[in-house]
Amino acid sequence: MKIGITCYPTYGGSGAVATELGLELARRGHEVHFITYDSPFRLHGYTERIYFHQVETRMGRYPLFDHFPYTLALASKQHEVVLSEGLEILHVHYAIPHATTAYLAREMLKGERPLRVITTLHGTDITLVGQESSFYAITKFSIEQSDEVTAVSSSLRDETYRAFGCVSSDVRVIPNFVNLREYHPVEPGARSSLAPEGTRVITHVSNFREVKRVKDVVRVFARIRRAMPATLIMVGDGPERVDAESEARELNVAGDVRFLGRLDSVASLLQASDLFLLPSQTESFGLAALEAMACGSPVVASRAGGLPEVIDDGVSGILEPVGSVEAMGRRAVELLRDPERHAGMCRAAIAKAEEFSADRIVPMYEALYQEVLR
Ligand code: GMT
Repeated sequence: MKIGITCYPTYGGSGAVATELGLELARRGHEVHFITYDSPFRLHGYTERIYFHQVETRMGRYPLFDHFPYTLALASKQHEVVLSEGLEILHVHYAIPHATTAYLAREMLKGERPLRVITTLHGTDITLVGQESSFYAITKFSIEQSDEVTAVSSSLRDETYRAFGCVSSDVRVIPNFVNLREYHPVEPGARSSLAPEGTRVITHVSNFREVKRVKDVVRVFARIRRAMPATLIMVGDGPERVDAESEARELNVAGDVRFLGRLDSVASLLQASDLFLLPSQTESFGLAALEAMACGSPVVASRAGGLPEVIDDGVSGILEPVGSVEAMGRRAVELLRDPERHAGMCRAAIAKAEEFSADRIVPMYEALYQEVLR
């Protein structure tokens, strides 16, 4: 099949999932064309059957535009690439504005070439941004106009129906997946030397947005640190980083917290991790948690959104209500003090992650493509 994929190319779960999907599809013999404003961050070098088409984000001085109309440029590029490359499917990730531009591209192609539009809902496009008054009506309309709609968890599907109605759409759940060739556990001896022997390695990876509650990450860590030698590795960047840094200073743990900034590849860090923290306000799925689990790290997370679909409390990780830093910290310490239970939870996390392997999930997308083309 010839498939166009539009996503945000920047650091973030939806771009990561879209890119991993494109790579898996290409590996399975499909031709994949990424249409976005920059090369997606998980796309490295040349891959057979993968193409990238760049969308303009600015133009020569034109006094009328204070803001470049990216949405129109994207719709035009999608239309152009569908025609020039003979695409059959446009699979867009994150509804805003991608479902809308795909709708426009399909309208522009009417009578010229059939195009099927699939929208995958990822999270804040439904739970936060899409519900803002400026975007609500267009988000609902664009979802309803898609030929097929998928959501990355049952929780997100239910929230789509609750918040938007969308009764004419059959929102299917196709969960996120993990590439087990890259994210896998290593022998304890092969772990990178992130911290001295006997020091626990705790990790967090995110875009440091408000919804991630990164100050809670530091607060939970401070409770662990009080109980044992530990180091916190913070990967990513975003608006809340400064607050997280000052929280670490206030709680007197700054010397044990390392902010590494954005990294393209985190598997080796996750493989060295004893525990991963994700105390988000909401999380439609929690791809970062899944990748940590695949590397053998149990996750301490909020019992929110789709996280309970990924983590079984007390078995493959720990779930506590949003903001319960005391309980998260206490249970993390109990777990880390009990090597046998910790090892069991690591094994359970790996087994759970295998349920979400690319080999199991990507065929669901292929089946959907075949169905929509029928
Ligand atoms: O909403 C964000 O924080 C970013 C967003 C994205 O689109 O990059 O992440 C969402 O999509 C991921 C991939 O499907 C999910 O794993 C995340 O849970 C989800 N984030 C939230 O729901 C907060």
